[in-house]
Amino acid sequence: MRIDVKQEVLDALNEGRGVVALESTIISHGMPYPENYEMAKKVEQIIRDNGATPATIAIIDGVIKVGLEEDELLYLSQAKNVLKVSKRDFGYCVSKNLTGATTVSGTMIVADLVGIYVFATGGIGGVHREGENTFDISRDLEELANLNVAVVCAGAKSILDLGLTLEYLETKGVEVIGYKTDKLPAFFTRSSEFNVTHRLDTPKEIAELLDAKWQMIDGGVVVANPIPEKDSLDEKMINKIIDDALIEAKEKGISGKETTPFLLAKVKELTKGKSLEANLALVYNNAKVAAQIAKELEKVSNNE
Ligand code: PSU
Ligand code: MN
Repeated sequence: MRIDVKQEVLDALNEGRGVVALESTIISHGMPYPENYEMAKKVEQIIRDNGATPATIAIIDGVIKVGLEEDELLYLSQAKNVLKVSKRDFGYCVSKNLTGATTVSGTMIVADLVGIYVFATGGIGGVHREGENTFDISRDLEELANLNVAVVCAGAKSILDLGLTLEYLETKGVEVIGYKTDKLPAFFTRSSEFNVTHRLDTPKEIAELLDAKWQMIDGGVVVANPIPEKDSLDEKMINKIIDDALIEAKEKGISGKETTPFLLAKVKELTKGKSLEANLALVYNNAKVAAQIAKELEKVSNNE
């Protein structure tokens, strides 16, 4: 297999130290340059500052990389021809020696291959609004169903149907753990009308849940970590903007894998960049919590 694990990540894995996976679609398709590059570097630093090892995952010239160098992060931040890689795209991307950014789904697959159990991102994909008609349900939910990876996110954006996404996750046996919250966070805002499956208030309890679950059952866990209060956006404002973005996507006939990047860029434009600031803040917050969980998991698995 064409997979290249960076030495620092390999050492951490071999020594049973906490590693946090990071996705690359958020870099190449989720945010504009240069903020995406700054984010990619800072998020790794936050994970280090909290005692874990970061592993940003992508495919570079047909090689699956676990842990990227700065020049590779820069390339992914600027290049226009980067594929968005979820499960169905690996064979093509690798066999054609192409460069691809992994989605939550793609990143979970690679994390699982190398034995990384904790993953930090912004938001997961889910069931899109009107998904009951379009069948637009993110592959992310299937990997969450199958693979032993905990994904720390700020919930999901209300470009999705949050209610249907939760129902789908329930069917697939994926618990949504609210970190210090009873309500599902809605990415830009700290809560929604929906309840999480269970609430836990410390990284230690989350690590204990993961350890207990994985001794019995395979499958992912969503850790929903609300955006910090000071960075959250006004609910009415952001919901109106998301509605406008959805109308425009429909008018332009945007569909399939283009939908999420289109909506993210449109929301950024309509909020005059405020959504990007919020997005950055919540990613940093998720990186911190993910590193703390990875550290605790290290202790639990080593029976300390
Ligand atoms: N949601 C965000 N930001 C993102 C994504 C989702 O708020 O960058 C990205 C993630 O990589 C996620 C992917 O896995 O979009 C989902 O795409 P789709 O809806 O096409 O499955
Ligand atoms: Mn989709």
